[in-house]
Amino acid sequence: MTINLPPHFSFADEVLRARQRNAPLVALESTVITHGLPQPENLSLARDMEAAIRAQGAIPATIAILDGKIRIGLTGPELERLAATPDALKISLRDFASALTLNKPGGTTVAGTMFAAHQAGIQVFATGGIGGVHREGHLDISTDLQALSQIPMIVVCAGAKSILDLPATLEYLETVGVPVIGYGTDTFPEFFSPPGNLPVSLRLDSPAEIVRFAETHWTLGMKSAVLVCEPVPSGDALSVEEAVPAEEQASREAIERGISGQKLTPFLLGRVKELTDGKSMRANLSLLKNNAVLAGKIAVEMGKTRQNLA
Ligand code: PSU
Ligand code: MN
Repeated sequence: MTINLPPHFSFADEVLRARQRNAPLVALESTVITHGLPQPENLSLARDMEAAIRAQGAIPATIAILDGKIRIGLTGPELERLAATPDALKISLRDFASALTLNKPGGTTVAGTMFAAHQAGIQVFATGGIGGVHREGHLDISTDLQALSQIPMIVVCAGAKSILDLPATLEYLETVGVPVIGYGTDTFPEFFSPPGNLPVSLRLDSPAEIVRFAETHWTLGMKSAVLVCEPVPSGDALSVEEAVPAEEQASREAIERGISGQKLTPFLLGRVKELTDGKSMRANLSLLKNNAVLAGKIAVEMGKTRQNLA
């Protein structure tokens, strides 16, 4: 089977072969590698997520801009190189052409990864937390929400960080028609904290139900993503007492120091990590791996369902 990609994209060999034989694939973002985590945790996490997906019987495709191409899948040495690039750009929807024009490497955000993965025919994607509506005074709404409303994929995450305005983020997702599925939970997971009391649109408890839901959603003609939100493993969660003061302090400091735009999310994450003595990062690593496992299961399940339909 010939798989065509638009100009500027290129497949890793393994991912191309997987596409050709219709094997289950899971896309992974790379902003978490270039901007979200420090070295060396960024590289070990990227490898652990890939391994978690393989263990479920699916093939990982980490997406990034490297060597002048939008890469769908990275080899081991390429992943190492990306993780060691200090000046990689953060690539959301409007930044692809900038990175290609300037010939700079970049880590793709949730929005950027969804865009590229969809172009490459990948339907399942694992990440940590999505961007959302920020709490600070001025308007700052992540492009992730826009991408979720327009790109039909299953996105597995741990909800969103409570450094964001979560009620506003959920209202926005409702407005633009994105189903928010709680995986084994009736309330919205809050990233490194346990789920709070904000409702999801539906609770589902198995990968098979998630695949059935997504196939139904898209068969109806819906174009939006299906956002699957899985709570952080409870042993690794940050208590509300630990998380909230750190998040509030980080938000105050961001305002005082005039930090905004693309730099805001990495700043808030970095400060919360310092203020919680690294505990937030351990929770972050745990939930990322956990999401990779679930995405692998969903991709494998989707492959079975497709074969039964064919
Ligand atoms: N959450 C994390 N680590 C991250 C991000 C979110 O724990 O690195 C990244 C994701 O790539 C997400 C992006 O898509 O931050 C959102 O950035 P912004 O708010 O600038 O859209
Ligand atoms: Mn923003």
